[in-house]
Amino acid sequence: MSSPPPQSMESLILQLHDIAAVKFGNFKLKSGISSPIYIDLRLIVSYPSLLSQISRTIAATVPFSAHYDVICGVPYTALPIATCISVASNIPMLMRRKEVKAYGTAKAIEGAFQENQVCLIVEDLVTSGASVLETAAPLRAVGLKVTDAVVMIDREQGGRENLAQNGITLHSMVKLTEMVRILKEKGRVSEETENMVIKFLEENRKVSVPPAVVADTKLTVRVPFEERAKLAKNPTGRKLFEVMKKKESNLCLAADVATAAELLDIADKVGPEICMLKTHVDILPDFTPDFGSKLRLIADKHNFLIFEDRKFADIGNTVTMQYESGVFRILDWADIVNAHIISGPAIVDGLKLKGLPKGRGLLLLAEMSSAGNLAKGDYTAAAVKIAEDHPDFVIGYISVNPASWTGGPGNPALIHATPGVQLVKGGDALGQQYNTPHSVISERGSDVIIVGRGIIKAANPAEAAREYRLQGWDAYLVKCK
Ligand code: 5BU
Repeated sequence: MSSPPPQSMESLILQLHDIAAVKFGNFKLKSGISSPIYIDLRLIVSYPSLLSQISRTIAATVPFSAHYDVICGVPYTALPIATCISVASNIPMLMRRKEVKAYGTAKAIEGAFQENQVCLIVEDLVTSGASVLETAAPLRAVGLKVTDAVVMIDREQGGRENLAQNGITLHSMVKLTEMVRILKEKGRVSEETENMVIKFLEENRKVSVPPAVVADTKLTVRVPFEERAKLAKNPTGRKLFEVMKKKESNLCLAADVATAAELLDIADKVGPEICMLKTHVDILPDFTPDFGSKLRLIADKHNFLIFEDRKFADIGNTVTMQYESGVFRILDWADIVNAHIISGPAIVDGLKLKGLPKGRGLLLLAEMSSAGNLAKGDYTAAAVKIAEDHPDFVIGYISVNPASWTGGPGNPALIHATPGVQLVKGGDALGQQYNTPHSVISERGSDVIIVGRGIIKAANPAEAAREYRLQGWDAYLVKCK
């Protein structure tokens, strides 16, 4: 954005205090909690010079390198701020109608724009980030890209993190603690008041986005794979995102065929369509020690990753041996393995000891697709905690309905892969339950569809794989808008 002369932050904050847009005392907030500070920025429309100064300072907060085609204020308080920024920077503005539900028939976004244009959101105050998300959803629903939001005051109560989880970087003119510090330095408030505000913030650090807002936004606001590749801390996790983007494929083949020879044959045929091939190596009667290197050649030829669905479940010391040794020597050839967390977090430490030096990645079983399975609730939450504790090795989850998790699919650096996928909903005679690619990716918030019999039992597996790839990728594109 253009660079107006930055106003003195101190002067702006003192003026806000002068007009009583920032007040100290004991205030009951909408949520019912008592706060020692109250901020009402609606007042600034009555002070045009201050409004103009604030708008220019907010605009200067956005990085110079960034480019925006349009800007949109969060109704209502930020509308005049957005208008001032638009007029001063000559960037067209859009308006979001607050009364219209994001997906209603009436127009939710007013103004002229084109699909794929980049829109900057402007907001006055961010607490949880819910209002920004409520504005981002209809903007994204009409095809605009929303990657950044700029706010006058960040209350530092989880908004930055909640927005980041939804692919939006928050830029703030000033943080609440900084503002209070300035007011104290200038003799406007006592040290005691400052400490009360700090204590209040510490006790109310994490304000979560209301579930209804999450439900409205989370399925349309996933971060694109190329961005997630940059966030991944494990080389295999990063590579998987990159392969998905490059091949436009979020399809994993579950190659549960009768022999190793058949597996290598189908891997070569279906290879161009998949980002990952999943094996159960212990079902192959003709397994030989050179199986891994043969499969690796095919994987390199078609650029897919190899995932051995070993489902490790033992104590840390035992899994190191199961991973590295025995007949199968999984560590030598599988890019990715998975593990149950039933034995506790040390299973990850054990596998990591062997896998990390080779750049391998691990998926944790957070949910399963089979009827009556016990991986739910606290168990799923425990898997998330363990994954977050090992970002260098855990690349994501086997999950079934991450959209239903508290906070949704969560950390964009981690991948969700979902088994139990066929073109029509249903199941088999032994407890497997199937959802469609669209349901898994766009409704349930997963990233990768794992398909076995839907492809291997088809008359033409390569053609069937193509159909699954196209459906899976279409569902992903819908979700990124
Ligand atoms: P299907 O033929 O698409 O039903 O094969 C599903 C594959 O995914 C099969 O290899 C299972 O072992 C694997 N799977 C699963 O179905 N459900 C799960 O929860 C997990 C793995 Br974990």
